[in-house]
Formats: sequence, structure tokens, C-alpha cells
Amino acid sequence: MKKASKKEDTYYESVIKKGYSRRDFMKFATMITAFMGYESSMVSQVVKALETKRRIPVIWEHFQECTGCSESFIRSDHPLLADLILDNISLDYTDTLMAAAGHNAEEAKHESMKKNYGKYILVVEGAIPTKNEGYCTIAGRSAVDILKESAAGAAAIITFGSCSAWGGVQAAHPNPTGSVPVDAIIKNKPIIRVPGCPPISEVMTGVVVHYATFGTLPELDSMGRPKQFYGKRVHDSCYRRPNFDAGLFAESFDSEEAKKGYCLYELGCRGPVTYNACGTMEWNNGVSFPIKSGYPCIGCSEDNFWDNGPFTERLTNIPGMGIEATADNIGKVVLGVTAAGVAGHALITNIAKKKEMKKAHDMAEENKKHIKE
Ligand code: FSX
Ligand code: SF4
Ligand code: F3S
Repeated sequence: MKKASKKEDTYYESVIKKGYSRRDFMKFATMITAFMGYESSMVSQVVKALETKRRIPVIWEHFQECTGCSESFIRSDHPLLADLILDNISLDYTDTLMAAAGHNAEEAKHESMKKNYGKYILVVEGAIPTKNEGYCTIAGRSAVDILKESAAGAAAIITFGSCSAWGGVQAAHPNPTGSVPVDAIIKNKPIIRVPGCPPISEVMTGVVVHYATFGTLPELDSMGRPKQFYGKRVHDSCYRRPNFDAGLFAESFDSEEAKKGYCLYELGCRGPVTYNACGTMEWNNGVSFPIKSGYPCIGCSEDNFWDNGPFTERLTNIPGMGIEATADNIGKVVLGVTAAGVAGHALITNIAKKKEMKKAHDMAEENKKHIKE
């Protein structure tokens, strides 16, 4: 565990102290500026901010979850990325990763919260049980109490992962612990949703760097997610998309077609109704993401996705097919589309879009016949 030093370093001072070169730093600044969706002309502004600004303290709470979000975060392949958050964005408390435990850890957290009251970013991983405080108790206190306490002094809250953003697996039917997302409890703070089970680590760093550079939160969509990262469907950036458009679908896992990159729509892919940047950012420095590994998107960044299964059953409708849809124009209506697609069908009001969908679906069926022949 790292205690806050007397003189707080700037981000730049921290990374240099850590042994990185100026060149590494510049590479990081360029990469994160691009991830944030800005022109290369903005790199100098990001560099200047990171060179001159004091690090933003981060308090990171864990509640009901699998800790996959932290795993995803620390496995980011950009060496400076994890260091910047874990060591250099002054991660003052995270009970999963810090060396200290018990009273020492609690003390460090309270010290940091007091010292940085009103200034720190609170990252929350995991959902919050409300039925019985015994379901998630840390240091003798309930998750609800801990959340309220740490949220009180936060400048903003990042809900990192689908559990804290939407409720996640705990809140799946029948939700035995009465789990809720952070915004069901905290109403008076800006909350940035960074959903995904797990989410992409660069998104979180992007949000923190944006805050450090501009002193404001990034632009959010109607669901409270940073637009730069959740503005498009997985389907819009999927490398299998040309095969979808050509009606080339894999019929089974591990088939020759699946290996060749045929579309996984028939195997239940939720990419067409899922907003996330997986197709462009991927994991482990662009090594892979679920679809590239041969498994359909299960919509892990969408609300209630666990109850939208079975995951290998194909969607019967694809809202917005044929257009580059954004979360704001169709996201609201497609959320909650079930595998059966009945609800999704009823929600689509654009007749032209329906026709287009039918045409494309018929075409796909036709193409499939040809593939089989
Ligand atoms: Fe949830 Fe994260 Fe999924 Fe797991 O902490 S979003 S279950 S990857 O770990 O909260
Ligand atoms: Fe990719 Fe899935 Fe869309 Fe096919 S349906 S193009 S696999 S996102
Ligand atoms: Fe999740 Fe789908 Fe991306 S399952 S990781 S949103 S490809």
C-alpha cells in the first residue's frame, strides 16, 4: 500500500520516477488521446496536463463481484497504463490489490478520504446487496454504509464493470441478495458508467486522464456511459462484419467457417445490440476480444444481459441493421431485447428500418441455402 506523499507528484514526475523514459510517456499520451477520440493535435494538451497536474487520488471499492474487472485492468498490456493508475494516479485504497489489510488498510482509506475530501475519484466494482447487510460486509460494515461514506467525499464516481453499473450477475433473476447498481443508492454525485463484464481497462484510464486534462468529465450518452467508448455497437467495428453483410454465417463452433471469420450471428452473437469498444480496442494491447476468439458477444456491457440468454440462441431481430447506429438514437429501445426478440420487435418503430431488416434477413437466409448447397 502506498501512503500519500507530502509533496504530490505530477503524473509525469511519477512515471519518470518509476523508470519510464520521456519517449514512453509520449507514446502513452498519444495512445490515450487517440483512445479518448481526440485529434492528434490534442496530444500536446494532454501532455501538458499530465506534466503539470497533481495526480487525482482514486479510492477503489469492491462489493459483490468476481474481481474480473480488476483482473482486466491490471492485465492491460500497455505497461504505463496500469502503472499510471495503480501507482501514479495515487490509488490510495483498493482492498483487492493493496498489500495492507485489516485496520491498516481501513486507516489508509480514511486518511486519504479526509485529506482529499471533495477531490478524489471513487471507483466502484461490484453490485450492492440491499436485502441483508450480511451479504457483503467489509471490516464489519455493510456495503451500503461503505458506499455512502466513500461517495460523500468523491468528486465523481466511476462504476467500473457491469455489476456496479447495472447490477450484473448478482442482480440476475431471482436476485437473491437484492443487489442494485451504485446509482440506485447514490443520487447526488456524477456517475460515469463503464460497463462490461469485464470492462476494457483503457476506458477507465481514458476517463481519469480526461478528467485530469480538462477538469471535466467526458461526454456521456443517455445511459451515462462515455460516448467515445460506448457510442457504437460491437457489430459496427467487428472484423467479421463483412461476412455478416455478405450473409456468411458460421453454423457451429469450431467449424471451418467460424475459423475463417464467418459471422457468429447464428450462434447467438449480441454484437448488433451491444454498445462497447471491444472491436476497436480489444484486450491485451489489441490481441483479441470474445468474437475474435471464436465466441459470440454475449452483450456483457448491456443492462440485464445475464437474463437475456440463452447466449447461444440467435437474436430474431437486429435493430438498426444497415445503419451505423449510436447509443442515443437506438440504444434506449434495444436495451432489454431478449433472445426471443419479441420485445425488441415491438420496440422498433421505424418502418423503413423494419423493411431493411427483413430484406437483409431474407438475404441472409437465401445466402445460407447457397452456402449449404
Ligand atoms: Fe462484475 Fe467485476 Fe463481471 Fe466480474 O468486479 S462486471 S462479475 S467481470 O468482476 O464486477
Ligand atoms: Fe460480428 Fe456478431 Fe455482428 Fe457477426 S453479428 S458481425 S460476429 S458482431
Ligand atoms: Fe462483452 Fe461482447 Fe465485448 S461479450 S467483451 S461486449 S464482445
